[in-house]
Amino acid sequence: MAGRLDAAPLTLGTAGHIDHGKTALIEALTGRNTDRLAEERRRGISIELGFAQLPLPDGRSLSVVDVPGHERFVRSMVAGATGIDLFLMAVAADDGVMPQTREHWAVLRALGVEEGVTALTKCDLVDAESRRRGAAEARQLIPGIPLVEVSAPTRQGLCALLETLAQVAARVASRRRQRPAWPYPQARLHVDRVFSLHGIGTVVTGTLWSGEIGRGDRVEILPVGKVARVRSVQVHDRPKESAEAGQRVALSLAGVGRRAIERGAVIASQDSGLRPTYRLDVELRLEPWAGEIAGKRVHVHHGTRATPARVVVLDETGELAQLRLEAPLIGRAGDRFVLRSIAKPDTLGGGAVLDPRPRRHGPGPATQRLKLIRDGEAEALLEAALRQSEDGLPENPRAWTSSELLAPALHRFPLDRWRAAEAALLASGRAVTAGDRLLAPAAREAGPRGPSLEERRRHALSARAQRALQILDEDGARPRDPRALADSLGLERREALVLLEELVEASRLVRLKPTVYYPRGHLDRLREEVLELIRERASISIAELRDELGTSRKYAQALLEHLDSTKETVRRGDRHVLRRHRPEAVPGGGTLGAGRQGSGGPAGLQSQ
Ligand SMILES: Nc1nc2c(ncn2[C@@H]2O[C@H](COP(=O)(O)OP(=O)(O)OP(=O)(O)O)[C@@H](O)[C@H]2O)c(=O)[nH]1
Ligand SMILES: [Mg+2]
Repeated sequence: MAGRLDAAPLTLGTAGHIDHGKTALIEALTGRNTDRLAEERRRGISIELGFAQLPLPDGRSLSVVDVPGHERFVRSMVAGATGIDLFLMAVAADDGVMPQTREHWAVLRALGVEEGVTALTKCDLVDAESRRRGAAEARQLIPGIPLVEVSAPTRQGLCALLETLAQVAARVASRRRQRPAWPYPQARLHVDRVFSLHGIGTVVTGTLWSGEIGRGDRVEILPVGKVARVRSVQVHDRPKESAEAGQRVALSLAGVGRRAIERGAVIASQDSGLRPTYRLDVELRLEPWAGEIAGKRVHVHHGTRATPARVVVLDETGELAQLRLEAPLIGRAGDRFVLRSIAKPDTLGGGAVLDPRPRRHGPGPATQRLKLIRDGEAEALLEAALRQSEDGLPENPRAWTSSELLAPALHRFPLDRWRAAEAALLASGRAVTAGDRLLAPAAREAGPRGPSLEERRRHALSARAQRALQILDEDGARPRDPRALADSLGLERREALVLLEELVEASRLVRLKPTVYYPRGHLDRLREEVLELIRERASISIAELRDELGTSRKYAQALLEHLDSTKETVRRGDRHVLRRHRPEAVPGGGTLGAGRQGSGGPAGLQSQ
């Protein structure tokens, strides 16, 4: 029994207005006062997130995140609430529902955390009538959730509260087991605290959203793109060999200084494919008071990060939007986020990410594709993606796996759904197979069946070269330099350079500079994106492009110089503009949105 319970680590987050007794209740339940800072103790309010462990009567143990209730610290509250599975909403019996009771509830709903318990606190201070009123207000705001009357100093109701939490936790855990497996097994942790400990070094903490992190693993710190080694792992102050998804984790990291990481950073396994993004295509769920949001500047909170962004509404109902972010976020399709207004701080609602790395676009065909993603239309999405992939023909015959075609929407489709969709397309002749891959029928007719012998020879890459290509492909818009690639492959730099040149020779990579080699698919997409940006705003500087692409100056400069050299753009002072007579666009750019997640380069050519 205990083993099964342990199989689903759950995190409980507190919520509620300032002074409504969240911290006192957690202390009464766990024996741990989570207000650690001197300032918190002096002022009697929570400022930072607090952490504790709560054993339940059925043997399960919950990680607890205690959040501050002050209206100025809602940002911390969101960061704390972001990895939780169930909530404990405190409503003081002598005060009833107050502004941050409402706001925290809006945050929880935006994050999709709708299971929990309401604790009517401070019941020792009021008479039965006030308790009844307080409970009625709480039930009206958060209907259908168990409510328990408690008092921290007298310990009234604490046993009942523990029992109720155990029931809710069991329900959440069983629902999680029934959910289709999360299709992204790689480790991802959104950092909520960073500190350095004497003799240990840099320590980060957070909830592990997915995957596993173990001692000795090499991890990437995003958005800065630094690599570090995990020196030790702790789960609830106990050393472990590794930590698993859902657990609250502390990692000590070697090879990276305290200053290189801040709250909001993401620690990810090196093969995560996660990249910082300056745009998110999303599905919105707004509160009734949100008002008109099109064109507005808002705060987007995702994981433990937040950034201002502009909202570009994509459809008539206002449910689909592109968020143009002022600072990068690191997200996956399916992630939840919270939107808050900037002028008058309030939570407007939130939603879910549909495509974490979209092109810059407005309403139009790209919106159609988003609707298919949102509605989980695996078959239509596969077909549309295949049809688009025909654009690359015949120079670049492309074959795809369904998971590549569905990439941004993969979380919406349990394995059997997209297998069924694949089967339906094949049965009706709307797709044909090429090895274990799918091809649009037109691709077959238009070109030879798969690559020619000469092409095959060209593409018969060594295993090492394939691995190099895969690594660079996963790096996306910021391919690592030859030295880092050599490190990743355990080679000398000189050997890595030979491999890179081999890949350039095979047309799989393009050398922009001696330190910048791009997979062709990524370069084609970036090229389109850059040209579109210049078309939109007439000219662009290196710094602007860096910000738009969420990349560094090195890559922005290399891209613009490349486009200058291919005579598509020309430099005027520190800006780059389009040449008037551009050569025709090069086909085969991999316009397929589904390829954005890093399948661009090699995906099309693996039919050997
Ligand atoms: N009498 C009584 N006092 C309580 C109870 N719970 C909390 N308090 C008191 O109320 C004050 C605020 O309690 P906290 O637990 O710090 O409230 P909080 O919700 O954590 O506040 P923030 O974190 O700042 O939002 C403290 O002085 C507590 O001692 C209760 O059940 N009964
Ligand atoms: Mg508190």
